[in-house]
Amino acid sequence: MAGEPQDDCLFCKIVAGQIPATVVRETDTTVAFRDINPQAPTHILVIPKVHYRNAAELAAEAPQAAADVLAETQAVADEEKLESYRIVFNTGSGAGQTVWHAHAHVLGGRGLQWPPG
Ligand code: IU
Repeated sequence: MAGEPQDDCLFCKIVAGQIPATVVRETDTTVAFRDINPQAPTHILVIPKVHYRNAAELAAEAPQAAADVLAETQAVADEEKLESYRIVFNTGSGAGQTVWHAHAHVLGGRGLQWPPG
């Protein structure tokens, strides 16, 4: 059920501490950790502790958790001293989503092209 930990969800396992991750920040409702396949010098994922399959479902079903994720992207950018950065929510396989637990990518530390690929 949405909002409940999913046995087959890698990010739920990271939240539960069952899979290691390089955690940089944690709040009551969110965890931020370094992406294992970084696409920029800073590449950190911010996830809600609750399980929703994408950002749209999170915003609709748990708006406070969605707001918390967004606030944490800012906190991460501040901690990493990023002047310019990009926040990305890949939503759907056609947009490159591969992990079905809502997450924000915080990317920075290099010039970023627009439009993205
Ligand atoms: P996506 O937006 O669903 O494509 O992002 C998933 C990200 O999760 C992707 O950048 C992966 O490198 C990252 N990731 C990770 O950090 N740790 C893992 O164990 C796995 C994926 I699997």
